[in-house]
Amino acid sequence: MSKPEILTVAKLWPPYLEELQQNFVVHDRTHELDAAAFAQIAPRIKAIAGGGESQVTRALMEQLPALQMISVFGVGYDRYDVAAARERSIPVTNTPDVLTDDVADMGIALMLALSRSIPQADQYVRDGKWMGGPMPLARKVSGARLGIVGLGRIGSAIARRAAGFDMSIAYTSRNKVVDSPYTYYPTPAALAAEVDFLMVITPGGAGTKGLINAEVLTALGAKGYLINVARGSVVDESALITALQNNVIAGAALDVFENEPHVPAALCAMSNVVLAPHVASATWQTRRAMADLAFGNLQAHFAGKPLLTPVP
Ligand code: NAP
Ligand code: 8YV
Repeated sequence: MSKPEILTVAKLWPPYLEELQQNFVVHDRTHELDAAAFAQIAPRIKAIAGGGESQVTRALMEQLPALQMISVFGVGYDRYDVAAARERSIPVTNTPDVLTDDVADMGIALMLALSRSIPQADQYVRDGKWMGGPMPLARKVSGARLGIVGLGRIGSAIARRAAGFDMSIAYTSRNKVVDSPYTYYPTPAALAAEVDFLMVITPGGAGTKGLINAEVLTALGAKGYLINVARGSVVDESALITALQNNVIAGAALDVFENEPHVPAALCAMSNVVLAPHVASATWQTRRAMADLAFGNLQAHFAGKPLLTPVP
């Protein structure tokens, strides 16, 4: 039997791409790289494989009449037009749970790096400044107040870790979590006003666009820190830059940005900002588990078996 033809819509992790190439005829980003070749192969594409940040629009799907399923290498799928897929009964799968630990670890790591000035401390030693005296004092994390925007799988894992730092924990989400031991606030602004660290870990997309805006940052206040491991779109980036420039908040740690991989020069210039290139799930162990799950979903589909992790 001939191998199904699939289209990748991201520069995928090489071991995952190799596995796909062994089992499918892979057209690697042909829609972006070669319009003429894409026109030839489009009618034969049966599946799309992409990453969490990839974009799959209705217009792309309309060019793929034989499309049967979409497998996302990531838990977030906010740039996939799931409604358009659903209209054609095309299932979309993602990779929940397997990356939860890593993303929660990174959220805590960024919070510590920001508050304890770890990047600056490293630079201080390398630059030989230690000889001239001690670094400025930092901000204590243990026992501080943490606010989590989005108490889902990853938000809950962040809360469990923060409990180990004796932090008091509060959260906001659209729905109050039944039986949660943490204090609930109905809006991000109400939450921000009561915490020292505001950790953002919701999905991206239209429902959360600009959720963290100037009002929320003002509520967080001049001693408050923002950490974003969700999606760049959730934070109004220009409001954040203005807030940082005017000491409306104390600092920010960001793994995600509005226009990745482009990061505003204003953010790069500020010393009270810690930056990371969307690496919260980027460990060997987790990438392997994500690849197994993303591949497992494709395999299940083409074997006529139930999908492992279809999106709801
Ligand atoms: P999840 O279990 O679905 O949790 C999402 C949480 O966000 C839920 O508590 C949900 O609660 C809340 N939420 C949704 N819309 C909201 C809104 N408008 N206002 C406030 N809260 C809202 O998802 P997860 O597995 O924890 O993943 C969360 C997100 O993390 C992903 O979608 C992805 O964008 C991001 N992520 C980033 C990285 C990275 O590399 N930086 C890696 C993995 C994941 P309600 O429905 O009750 O509002
Ligand atoms: C990955 C992510 O960096 O899971 C997500 O939603 O954003 C990250 O885990 C991404 O999916 C890899 O493409």
